[in-house]
Amino acid sequence: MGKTEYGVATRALQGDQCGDSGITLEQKGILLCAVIDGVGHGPNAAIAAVTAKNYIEANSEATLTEILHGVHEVLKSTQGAVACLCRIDLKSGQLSMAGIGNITCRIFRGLDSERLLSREGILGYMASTPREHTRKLDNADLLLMHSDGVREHFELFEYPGLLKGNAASVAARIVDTLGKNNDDASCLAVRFFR
Ligand SMILES: [Mn+2]
Repeated sequence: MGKTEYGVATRALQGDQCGDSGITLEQKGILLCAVIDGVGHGPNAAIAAVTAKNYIEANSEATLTEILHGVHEVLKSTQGAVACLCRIDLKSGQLSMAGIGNITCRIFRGLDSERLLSREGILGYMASTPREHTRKLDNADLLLMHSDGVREHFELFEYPGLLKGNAASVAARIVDTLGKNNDDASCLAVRFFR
């Protein structure tokens, strides 16, 4: 088993109630990760994000599609959220990903990057059928997931060192450097080592 590392950073727009939330749950050699963005920001967004987080943690062994369907049901009493899930087999590097709504998910390999697309919708309101993507991670690949409170379009040459260092510091730096000043912000980073 490699020494895969991971970390999450969140930053509330105002006060201490953040409508964004992240999950990193490692069990039996499997890492389940999620980034959740409650619609809007503030206390009601935080309620939606926490409701989704609790559901995901309690159903962590279901398929990603099943989890997203379940989150959609439990969020119907809230103002809704978008969420992206990834599951990584820490031994083989096998990755599966599925999301609903605008959470960005990218895999960086050296100077290349690939974006894995979520389907449209808002969980708890109107969600399309999730689609699962699968990839095989290579040694030192970096997986990034972030909410729309983080600037999506950036060129790595503009930010030397942005993706350097351990995964937790990368997540924190991205929220600091690319976080917008009109929304909650969150970033989850995983660096895979075999
Ligand atoms: Mn947002």
